[in-house]
Amino acid sequence: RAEDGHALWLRYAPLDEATAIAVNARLGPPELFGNSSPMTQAAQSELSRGFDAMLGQSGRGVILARAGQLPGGDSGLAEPLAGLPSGGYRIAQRHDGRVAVVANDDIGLLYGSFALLRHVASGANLDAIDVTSAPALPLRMLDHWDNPDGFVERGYAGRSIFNWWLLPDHLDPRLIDYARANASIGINAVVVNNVNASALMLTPRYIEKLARLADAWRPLGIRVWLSARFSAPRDLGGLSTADPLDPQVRRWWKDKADEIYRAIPDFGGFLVKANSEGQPGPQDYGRTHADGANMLAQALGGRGTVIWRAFVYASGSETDRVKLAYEEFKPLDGKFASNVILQVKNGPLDFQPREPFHPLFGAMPHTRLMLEAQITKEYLGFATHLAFLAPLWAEALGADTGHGEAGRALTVAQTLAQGGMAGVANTGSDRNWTGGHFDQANWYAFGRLAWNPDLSADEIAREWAAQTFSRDPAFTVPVAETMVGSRQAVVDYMTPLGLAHQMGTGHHYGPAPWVSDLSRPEWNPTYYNRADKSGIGFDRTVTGSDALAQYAPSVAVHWADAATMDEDYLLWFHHLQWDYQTQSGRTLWRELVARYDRGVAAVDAMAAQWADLASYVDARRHRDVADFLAIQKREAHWWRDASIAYFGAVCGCDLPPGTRTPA
Ligand code: GCW
Repeated sequence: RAEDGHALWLRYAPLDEATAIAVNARLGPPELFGNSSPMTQAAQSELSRGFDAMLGQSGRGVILARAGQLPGGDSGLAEPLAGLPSGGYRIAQRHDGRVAVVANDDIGLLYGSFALLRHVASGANLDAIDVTSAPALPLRMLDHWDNPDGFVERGYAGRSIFNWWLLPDHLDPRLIDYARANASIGINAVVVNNVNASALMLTPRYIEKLARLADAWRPLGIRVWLSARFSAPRDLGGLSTADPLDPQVRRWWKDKADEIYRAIPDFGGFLVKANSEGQPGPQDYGRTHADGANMLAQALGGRGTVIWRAFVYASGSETDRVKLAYEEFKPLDGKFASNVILQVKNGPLDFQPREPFHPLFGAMPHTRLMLEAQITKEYLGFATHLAFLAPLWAEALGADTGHGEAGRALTVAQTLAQGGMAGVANTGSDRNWTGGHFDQANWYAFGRLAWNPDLSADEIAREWAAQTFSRDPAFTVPVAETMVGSRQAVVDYMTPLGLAHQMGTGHHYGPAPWVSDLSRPEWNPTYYNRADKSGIGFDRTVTGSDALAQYAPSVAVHWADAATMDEDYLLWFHHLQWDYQTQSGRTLWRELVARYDRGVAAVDAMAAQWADLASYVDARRHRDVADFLAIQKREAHWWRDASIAYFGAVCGCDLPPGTRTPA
């Protein structure tokens, strides 16, 4: 039912009459040239589902053709497909005016079918359609932080969608809907378990369960992966060590890989969090991350890939935590096997509302890289606050790393060409999958950007809103505008001007800029704000931690000078006096207050706008969103009030005249 949000963006709401007639004119009896396969069947069944629902009648469909199997008169349709990567497709009209989806491979037919449905579901007709598209990045992956017991780490949408208890005998049909949703946006890989991994997932019982999932998802182009616990040879194998250079350990992993591939011939590989936040790893045995990754890579051989996470900050955090991953991994560039990918979070800290891009992007030219984004909003108000993340990811993907050749740009997205993007999933057992209805947009946007990092946040927001709620531009245009601005609103009311990690410690919800008593210094908000009587901010220039030096000189230069830089990163890189004059002419203190106020005002406006749009949305979903916005509104005020009360007390500064006093 549309009203509980379960259908996601695959609602296929009926078209208005004029569009339905125009679309119908371009369809005919569904047809497939060549043999059918489980994948083409999945494509055809989705096309009938979508068109039947949108047109209100059944039987009209689309021609699907593999490039080599087009009939003579239409063979030209395949020309733009030459040289496209797997999954690429073209949607165009045949000589008789009917629409065809053409691709080099079956996965391309599947993606093309979903793209065609998206096109129509977003409100466009088929009269002049001619779209050729292919994925920019080979791996487009969801990482679930789901534990085998059903608890989801940083999950805000109920329990895990994976019921390991009932698998392999029973497969919840929701897992097919989940795979359809993923396939519709091009996601082709899923890590089913938490990177804080339980070794249980590698036992024969669980491999059998995983095989059932793999079989169910294969027709939708999704491969399964596992997070592997590095100490598994000890935990499960009865060995006394997990040293990656120990022959018995190597044998154990090789045998384990063989066992998995017997059950799942297209198993993707292992994702590993090692020597980070208490997880076991090669450094427990005096070995490097490369030793650990390469050992697993050898066990998989040509069959699969190891994705090794760069999220480490084990030692030396007293100086500056954000420098540690670079210091650890940069020297290992070129030392990883060809089937290893290094997975780097978008920023050097930890999924903050805003961070500069991670300095490892562009700095490891001989290593395959994957960008890790967090779809679940651990530091952005969980599932409750409306924060559309496409602008955050687009900002990272589009950043010039400064490592291009001959002065040319090399964007973060370009450094991912041999790897891809992983998103920490925000799904759970809630009827609407993601807790908040607008959180569905983040799942959607993640997939769309992993397919094409050049898409604009606005474009993604509009197509999502049209498919999910209403195609009326009187709805989609203002809603998209609000969505695009929503992330900046969160930045403003939580951590303006480049502040970071000011959230309540442990749970990461709500303000706590005053907390300073945790045993690991780099977990304290005061470690990041460095606010005292004289000023605020983290000096990461040459006079401070010099984290700035980890960026290419052409990039670092933009952040080196507080007076000319983009002030969105001001206090990330600089410690400044409270009376420092910002670019607006206000003192730093007043600018800070103005930013908090701006964030609060933006949320107030979002809530008011949503109230005005009630007539476009079914009552149930409208109310759900309105309730969440009311919470966000209250909590934006809480963030502002608590933050300026604390910082004001530290600096001994008065509130600017006319400012509402914290409650
Ligand atoms: O963002 C932090 C989270 C941890 C998480 C860790 C990581 C899975 O607070 O819950 O652990 O990052 O990415 O490994």
